[in-house]
Amino acid sequence: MFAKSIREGLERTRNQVFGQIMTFLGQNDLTEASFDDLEAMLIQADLGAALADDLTATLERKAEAEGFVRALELRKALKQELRRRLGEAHPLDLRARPTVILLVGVNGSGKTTTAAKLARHLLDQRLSVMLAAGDTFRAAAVEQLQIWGERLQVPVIAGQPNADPGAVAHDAVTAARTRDSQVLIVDTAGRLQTKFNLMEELKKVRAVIAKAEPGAPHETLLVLDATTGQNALSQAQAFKDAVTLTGVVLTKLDGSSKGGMAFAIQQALGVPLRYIGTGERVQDFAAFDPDRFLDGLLDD
Ligand SMILES: Nc1nc2c(ncn2[C@@H]2O[C@H](COP(=O)(O)OP(=O)(O)OP(=O)(O)O)[C@@H](O)[C@H]2O)c(=O)[nH]1
Ligand SMILES: [Mg+2]
Repeated sequence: MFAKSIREGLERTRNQVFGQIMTFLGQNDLTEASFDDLEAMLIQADLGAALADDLTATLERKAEAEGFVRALELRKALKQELRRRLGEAHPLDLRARPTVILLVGVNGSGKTTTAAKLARHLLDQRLSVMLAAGDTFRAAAVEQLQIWGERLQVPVIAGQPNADPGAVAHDAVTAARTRDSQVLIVDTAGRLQTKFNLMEELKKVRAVIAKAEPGAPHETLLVLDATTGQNALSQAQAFKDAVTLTGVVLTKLDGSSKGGMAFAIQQALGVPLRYIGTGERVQDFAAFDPDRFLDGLLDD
């Protein structure tokens, strides 16, 4: 089965708020109120108050300097400004062998599914991949990853039920080195960023990996549900403080997300968006491409 295009995957998200913004900036003339309304809509689109304010102020200055009279002129400037703020694509650096990728995030954000999707994405690039079942809390979590491993024909390193996740991560790094795997993807248990002990445990997993393989984890990706809204920022900050994130995977962009999180997260954390998830199937996944993303989010 073919993967959906990014634009297809983002259809529902596009129809939430960004579609309304595009309609709003249609064939009419600009008024003073247009900017306030735009700012309110950008906040609704999950850009966050600070970014919405900054973006609107930038557009107001531009409109004044260039003498915009039509909403369509503002629409074009908005698109340019959104594109500028998305930054450039930041592909993962996969040169280290093994490259260890640690996936972290709150419960249900899509970590295990992302581990499988990422594995497949890397297999498609002809890289050898291994998975580590670092979520040892629930037997079902290990099974979920093992099922993916079988489907993708990728080895899965797992421990006994309730094993120490650090020990599993350690074994997995050793196995990846022994079998000369190019990439090891470590799934972890979901945890609320406010639970001190669980965040400490995550730090420990990271430390064990760092000790087992110099330079690892090479990537620590926060898997973030795009429908979370502004709470996502405090989640992201807490994970960043605990384990030094190198990127974000934004999942469930096919659902009722507003899409603005893609802008807010990069602005607030200075951490690049690496991949997007647009469905439950393993192929509903893509490296983040700012042009295609924006094209999927905005109507022409
Ligand atoms: N629609 C949609 N669903 C997704 C996406 N990614 C994951 N899911 C679904 O979200 C649910 C949770 O996904 P998991 O991968 O199990 O999430 P997790 O972060 O591993 O969850 P825990 O291990 O419980 O913390 C599953 O039903 C997935 O199919 C996505 O991009 N789009
Ligand atoms: Mg999981």
